[in-house]
Amino acid sequence: MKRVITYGTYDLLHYGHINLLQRAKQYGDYLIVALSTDEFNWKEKQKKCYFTYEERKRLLEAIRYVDLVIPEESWEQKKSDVQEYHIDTFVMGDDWEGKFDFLKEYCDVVYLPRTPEISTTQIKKDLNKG
Ligand code: C2G
Repeated sequence: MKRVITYGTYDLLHYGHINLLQRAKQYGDYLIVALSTDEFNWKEKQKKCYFTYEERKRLLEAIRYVDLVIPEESWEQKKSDVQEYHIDTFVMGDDWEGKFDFLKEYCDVVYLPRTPEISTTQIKKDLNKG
């Protein structure tokens, strides 16, 4: 069984996220999403999520490509996650290009093109315009 992992906030779930998850799943049979907790998002990314971790987890678990959702609580957990979950391929959008190449020692590392024209930040801006 080929196992894939990806990380993210996945707030205000949109088709850019779905495109990423769909393509990530094509690298294996089992896709794990390490979902940023509310604390991690605020402390490390200064992101205040609209949906709580539990709500975002529930949404991700409803997606056919996703097999397991685990918490992302620190920047440092990736290496141990890859080892603990016997990951074959680590996948991220290419806004992170090169940032996780240190994982190449443990698994394949793939950066996929982001879906253009859509982001949680843009959704919030558009909604604020009213
Ligand atoms: N994404 C994408 N296209 C978009 C928006 C997002 O492909 N238009 C991808 C991102 O590249 C990422 C995933 O969807 O791979 C989740 O995006 P975010 O929730 O914004 O993730 P981020 O806050 O970048 O967190 O340790 C890594 C971090 O947790 C990544």
